[in-house]
Amino acid sequence: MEAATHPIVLNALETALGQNIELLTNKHNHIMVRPGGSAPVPWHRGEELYARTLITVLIYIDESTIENGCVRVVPGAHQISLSMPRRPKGMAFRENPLFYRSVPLPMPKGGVLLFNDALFHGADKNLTDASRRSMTLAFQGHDTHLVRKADPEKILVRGERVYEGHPVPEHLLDS
Ligand SMILES: O=C(O)CCC(=O)C(=O)O
Repeated sequence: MEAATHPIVLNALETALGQNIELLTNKHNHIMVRPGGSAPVPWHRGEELYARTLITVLIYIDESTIENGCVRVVPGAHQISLSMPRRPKGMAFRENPLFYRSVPLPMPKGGVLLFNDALFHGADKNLTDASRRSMTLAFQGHDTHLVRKADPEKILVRGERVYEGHPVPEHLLDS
């Protein structure tokens, strides 16, 4: 939680999600270990274009380089519908047309990378002998919820749950 609520992370998230931010416990929420020599992470987009904005945050425990298979993203892909499934299958990482549209994102140890999860992304083969570790977290803005109630799978990490869309306002229930 210390990493997930660090001001560097929350301040950056605020620019994309607004002031009321929730951490998702049922999406990502893991440590990723890419052992030396491990295969690529195939191309995927975590969310559909029409889904509520979900921001993936990667916090790097080790340096991430071209050689050890850093993440690559396809710029603008969170806004454009590419005619392929969310998780294209049956094509090697570097043979997929997405590879030629992508940019590598090397990161220093301790660096924090945020991206819209509707972006197509993947990671190349780790060509080194050493493991690469990172922490993967997912965040959404609370204001996009349909109801005001707290969701046990989401932890409010900044702001408040302000949306007043519930059909019976709470102050009427109290009287
Ligand atoms: O960190 C990586 O190597 C891949 C991360 C990824 O694909 C994801 O978070 O969905």
